[in-house]
Amino acid sequence: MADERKPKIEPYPGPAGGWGSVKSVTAILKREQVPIPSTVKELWRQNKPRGFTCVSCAWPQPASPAKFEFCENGAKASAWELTSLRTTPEFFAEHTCTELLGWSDHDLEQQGRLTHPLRYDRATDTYLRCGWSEAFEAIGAELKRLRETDPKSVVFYASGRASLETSYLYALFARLYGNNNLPDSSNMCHEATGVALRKSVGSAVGTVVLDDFARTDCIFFFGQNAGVNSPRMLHDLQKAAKRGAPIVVFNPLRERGLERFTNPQSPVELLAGKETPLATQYLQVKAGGDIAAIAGLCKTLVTLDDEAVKNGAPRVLDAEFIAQHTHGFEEFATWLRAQSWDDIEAASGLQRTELESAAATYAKADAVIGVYGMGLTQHVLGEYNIHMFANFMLLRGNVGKPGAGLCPVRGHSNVQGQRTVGIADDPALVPLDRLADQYGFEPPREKGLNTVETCEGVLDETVHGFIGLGGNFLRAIPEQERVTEAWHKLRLTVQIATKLNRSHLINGEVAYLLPCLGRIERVEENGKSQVLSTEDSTSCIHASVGKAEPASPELLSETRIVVELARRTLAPNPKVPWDGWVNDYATIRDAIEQTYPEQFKDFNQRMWQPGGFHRPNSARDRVWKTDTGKANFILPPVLTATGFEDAPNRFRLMTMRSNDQFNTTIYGYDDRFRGIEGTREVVLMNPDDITRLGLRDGQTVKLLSDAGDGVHREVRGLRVVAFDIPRGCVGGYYPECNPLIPLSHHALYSKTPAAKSVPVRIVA
Ligand SMILES: Nc1nc2c(c(=O)[nH]1)N[C@H]1C(S)=C(S)[C@@H](COP(=O)(O)OP(=O)(O)OC[C@H]3O[C@@H](n4cnc5c(=O)[nH]c(N)nc54)[C@H](O)[C@@H]3O)O[C@H]1N2
Ligand SMILES: Nc1nc2c(c(=O)[nH]1)N[C@H]1C(S)=C(S)[C@@H](COP(=O)(O)OP(=O)(O)OC[C@H]3O[C@@H](n4cnc5c(=O)[nH]c(N)nc54)[C@H](O)[C@@H]3O)O[C@H]1N2
Ligand SMILES: [Mo]
Repeated sequence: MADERKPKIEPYPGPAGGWGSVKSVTAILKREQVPIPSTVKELWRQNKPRGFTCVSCAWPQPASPAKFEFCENGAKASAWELTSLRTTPEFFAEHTCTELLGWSDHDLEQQGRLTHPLRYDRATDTYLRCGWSEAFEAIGAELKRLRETDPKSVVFYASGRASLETSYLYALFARLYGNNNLPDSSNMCHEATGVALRKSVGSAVGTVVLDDFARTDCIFFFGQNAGVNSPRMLHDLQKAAKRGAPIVVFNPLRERGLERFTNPQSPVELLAGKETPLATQYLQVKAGGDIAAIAGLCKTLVTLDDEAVKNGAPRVLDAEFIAQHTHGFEEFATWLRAQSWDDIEAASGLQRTELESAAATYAKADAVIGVYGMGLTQHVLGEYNIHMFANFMLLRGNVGKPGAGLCPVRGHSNVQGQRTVGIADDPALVPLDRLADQYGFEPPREKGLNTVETCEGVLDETVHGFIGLGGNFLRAIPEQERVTEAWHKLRLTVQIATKLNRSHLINGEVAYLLPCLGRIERVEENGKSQVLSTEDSTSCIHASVGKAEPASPELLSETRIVVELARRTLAPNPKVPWDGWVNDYATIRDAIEQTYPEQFKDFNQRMWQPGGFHRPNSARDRVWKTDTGKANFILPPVLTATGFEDAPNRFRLMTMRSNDQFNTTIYGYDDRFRGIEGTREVVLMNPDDITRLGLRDGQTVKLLSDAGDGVHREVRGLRVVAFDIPRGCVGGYYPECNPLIPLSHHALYSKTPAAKSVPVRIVA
C-alpha cells in the first residue's frame, strides 16, 4: 500500500527550508485533517517558555524564542498528534491483526489516534474494547505471576518520548519489580556515545550549550543530518555561517540541509529566494571510514605541530591543555606518525589534500564545535569512531571552553532525560543506594537487558513479558523476522501508545494496547492541570505544558498508566506514594530531586526559567571523571569501523531516515532533499557500481545480507537509483531494510545495532 503516485526521482534544486518546507507542512496539515485555528495556536506555543516541548527532535529551545519556534518536521510531528483521525474499537472490529500486518507502517498510523484501551483476543485475532480497571487488574495479575517464577523475565522498554516524571516512576517500577531490564531506544541510538564519551572525557553526554553556537569559530559535522533530523539547528548554523565560521562536513551523502538553507519563517528570505550556503567543505567519506578520516586530520595536526616545534614557530596543538588535562597523547601521536597516507586514503575514501585542508581550517579556529549523529554511533566500531572524534577535539583543547565542545545530537525529545532519571540497564549508572534509602527496598544490582539482549532473551525464551512505554520495538530492531516469530511465545505484551503500529499487531498470549495522552495535550489529575518536563540534547531541562484537547476522553496520561500498573503489581510500601505522586506531578519532581540532588536542585522552580536550566557537566568544567582522572586519548584497533572485511561485491548498506518520517512513523513517501518522490523502496548506488554489476538505473533488485553467518536475510523489490554516494556504499531506508541486519551486528561495547554499515549483496 505504498504511495499511489508514480515514483519520481530527480535531483532537488532547492535549499533546505524555503518554500519546499512551507509546502510540505501545508500538505501534512491537510492530510491529518487538523483543525487549522487550534493547530496554529498550538504551533505558536511550541518550544516556548510556558509552552510545550516539541515531540520531534531533542534540539534545545532558546531562552528568547523566535515568533514561531518550530520547523517543518516539528510541525509535522505536532500535526501527527493533533490529527482529527481516530483508530476506534469499531476499526479493530473490522480488521484482524493478521490482516493489519499486511498494511504499511504509514497506513497503520494514518488511521489516527487510539481512543480506547484494548485487549487482544486470540480466538478472533482482533482487539476488543475493554475497561481500564479490567486491563490494569489483568496485567497486574500476570506480572505478579511472572515475578513469582522469575522477576528477571519481564522487560520494561521505553522509547525516548515519555517525560522525566513518567520515566522516573517507570524505572522505579522495574526496580521494585526486581530487575534492571530497562532497554530504551537510546540502546539503538547514542548508546555508543554514552559508553565512549565516559571513557574519553568522563561524561556520557555532550558538553555544548546553545550559547556556544553563537560564539563558535568553526563547526565540524560527522554523520548527522541536521536539515532533516534537527532542523531548528539550521538557524544556529545559518547564523554561524553568516558570521563567517567555516562548517566542515563528513558525510557519504551530500545532504542538502548541510549545503544551503533558506529560513522558511523569514518572508524576506523566502520572497527573495535568498539562500545561505552552509558547508564550506564537504567530504564524502565512505560509510565506516571516519576513523581513518579523523586519523588523517589528527596526523596533519601532529605533523604541523612537529614542524612548528622544530622551527620555533607557535604551536599548532594546545600543548598546555594536553599536558594539564589529558592522558595518552604520546602514544596517540606515535600511532598517528606510523599510519600511512595510503592506508588513510583507502579506508576513508578521501584524498590526503582534502583532509589536510580540513585540518588547516580546524587549526585556524580558536573554538570548534564537533557535531555528530548516527553516522558515527551505528557501526561495529562505533565507540572508536567517537574516541577518535574526542581525540581530535582534545588536540586543541576544544572541550570545556566557550564556543567549543562535543555535540552528539540526540534523537527522541526526552531520550537523554530518561537515562538521567534512571532508565538504564546498567545499574552502575543509577544511584541505587540512594533509591534503597529513599524507598526502603533492596534494588536489584545485576545488569539488566538492553535492546539487543532483550531480543536474545525473546529468542532463547528467557523473556516472558514485555511492556513498551511508547515506541515500535519490533520495527526498530535488527533481525526483525526471527524476533517477530519468537514474540508470539511471550506470555504477556503490553503496549502504551498514541497510534497503531506493527509492534501492536504481534502479540503475546495475554496482550493489551493502552492508549495515552500525547505531550501536546492537557493532562489533568485529581481535577488539577499537570505539567511535565524533559531534557534536551544539551542537558537542559524545561517544563512542558500541554493544553490541547485530548484526542479522546478515555485517554489516560502515561504517568497514570505506569502508576496504575505498579499499584496492581507491587505490594503497598508506605515510602512509595504512587497515589500522591500521580495526583500532583510536582511531588514526583521533588522525589527526582531527592534522588539526584546535584542534578535537579530546585527542580520545581528552575524548570520555569526561559530556556530551562542545565544539569552540571563535569567535562564542560574540565573535571575528568575517567579512570586516569584526565581526558584520555584512545587508540582505535583498525582504521575501518564496519567490523567486516571488504570482499568483491559486498557492499556497505547505510539505513537512513527520509525527510518524511520520524523513525518508524512514516508521514509520507517523499524524501524531498534527496529528490525521491512517491516511494521508499529504493537502493541508492554509485553509477560506477551499477555499471560494474551489470545493472541499470530504475531496475528492481533484492538485497541479501552478507554477514557470513549462514542465515538467509533479504529485502526484495528495491529500485536501483543512481546517486552521488561513494563506491562500495549503498543507501536504503530504515525501517524497511531492518530485516537485513543480523542481531549480532552491533557496536562492540554498547551493542548499538550497526545500522550504518550492514554487509549486503545486490541481486537482480
Ligand atoms: N524529522 C525527524 N527527526 C528526527 C528523527 C526522524 O526520524 N525524523 N529521528 C530522531 C532520532 S531517534 C535520531 S537518533 C536522530 C537521528 O538523526 P541523524 O543522526 O541525523 O540520523 P540518520 O538520518 O540516521 O543518519 C545521519 C547521517 O549519517 C550519514 N552517515 C551514514 N553512515 C555514515 C558514516 O559511516 N559516516 C558518516 N560520517 N556519516 C554517515 C547519513 O548519510 C546521514 O546523513 O534524529 C531524531 N530526529
Ligand atoms: N536500520 C535502522 N534501525 C534503526 C535506526 C536506524 O537508523 N536504522 N535508528 C534507531 C534509533 S536511533 C531509534 S531511536 C529507534 C527508534 O525506536 P522506537 O523509539 O521504538 O520507535 P519510534 O518509531 O520512535 O516509535 C513510534 C511509536 O511511538 C508511539 N508514540 C509516539 N508518541 C508517543 C507518546 O507520546 N507516548 C507513547 N506512549 N507512545 C508514543 C507511537 O505509537 C508510534 O507508532 O530505532 C532504531 N532503529
Ligand atoms: Mo534515535
